[in-house]
Amino acid sequence: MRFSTSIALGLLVGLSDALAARQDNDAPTTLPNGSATSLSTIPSRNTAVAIEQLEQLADFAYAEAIKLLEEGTNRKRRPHRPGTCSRRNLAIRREWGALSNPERKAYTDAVLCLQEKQARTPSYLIPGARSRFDDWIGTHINQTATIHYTGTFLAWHRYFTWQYEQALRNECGYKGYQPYWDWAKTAITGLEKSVMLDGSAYSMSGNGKFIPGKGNITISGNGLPDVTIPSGTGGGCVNSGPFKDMKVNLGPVALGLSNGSTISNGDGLSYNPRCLKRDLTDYANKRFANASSFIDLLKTRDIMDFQMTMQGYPGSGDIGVHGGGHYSMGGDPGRDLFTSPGDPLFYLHHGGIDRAWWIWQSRNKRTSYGAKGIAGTGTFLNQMPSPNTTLDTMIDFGYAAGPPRKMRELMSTTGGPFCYIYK
Ligand SMILES: [Cu+2]
Repeated sequence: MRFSTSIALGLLVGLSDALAARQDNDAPTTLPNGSATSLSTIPSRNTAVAIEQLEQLADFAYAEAIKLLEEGTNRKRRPHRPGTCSRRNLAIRREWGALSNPERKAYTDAVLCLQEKQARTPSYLIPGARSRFDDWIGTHINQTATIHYTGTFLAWHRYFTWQYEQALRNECGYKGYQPYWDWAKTAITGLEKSVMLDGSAYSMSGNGKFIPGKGNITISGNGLPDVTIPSGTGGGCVNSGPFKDMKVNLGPVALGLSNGSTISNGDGLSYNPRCLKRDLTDYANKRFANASSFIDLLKTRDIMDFQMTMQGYPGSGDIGVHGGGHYSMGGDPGRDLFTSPGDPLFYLHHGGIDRAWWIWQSRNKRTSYGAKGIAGTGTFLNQMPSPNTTLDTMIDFGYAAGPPRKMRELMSTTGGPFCYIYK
């Protein structure tokens, strides 16, 4: 999620570096299917064209991944070895709408199961953690300032989402894989009408109860132009679907309110049970995470531009597809950068974020899996200066999940510990 007021006020100092990193990427780009069309000459404001381009790029990434796996197997002339990725053990993550009703229910059942299991984090570290689900939230809260607008952002959230998927499978008997949110789809259908958020028994639950008279949501900091988005069509407790009785135990740390301020409950690590609130906001989805913004993101040429476009260049008025997705959920903890994994929809959103990176990597494969595929330091916009993130930088989730891994192990979804792609 894009930072909200308090973190922005505290951290948005050295913006010039980040803004200077923006590059003009209007050079023609040949579509990966070999067609002569170039992305930049097709008006990507045309939704139908943008959707078609997205499909082409996703198909290309899929075909590339399969090709690489087959080449790898042939070159080594040996059958599949356990623990290495091949077509036989390759997992396919799918969009929520592509799952059957029983598959959707199996997923939400597993999430509810995780919320029933005992936390592993000792209470002296995260006193408010009551469940395995909370282990992930607490880890995200503790590391927020070192995993957003950093060199680790993409890989950290890739590994985080994968570990969560593994917990659903290994600890709660889930047989499927992590589904993802395709923002381009909900930008067309509207959030409440999407199968993901329609509130049915086979959804990720729906909107919060309607609270009238809410003002706009202002995302601001350090005298930069504010980003103002209208509040959504809910605002209260989620009262339908699988998560209608769910309790959010941790946070808030920096929950954005409609008057531009934020509220916190100290460091957010103490026990603070409350209902899950959502304020579904089509505006945020349609404005920042539509098919055209997705295509514009995939057109970026280097990793710095990609990750800054994804999270929004501070001061640009844009919060990127990452912020767009988070602010589409709204509510509590949806509008709290720190506690955002407290809404189970977080993991579908970050499935979408990871898929975007995966597609982008497939188009830039000579550079995107190595050192040139990393940009940034270990701190939020490097405002507290820190060393550059490298392939040897460690990612560590503490008690939530392990082992700690080096960045180099997390760069490919079909290398290191991973063996999955997206359909
Ligand atoms: Cu995050």
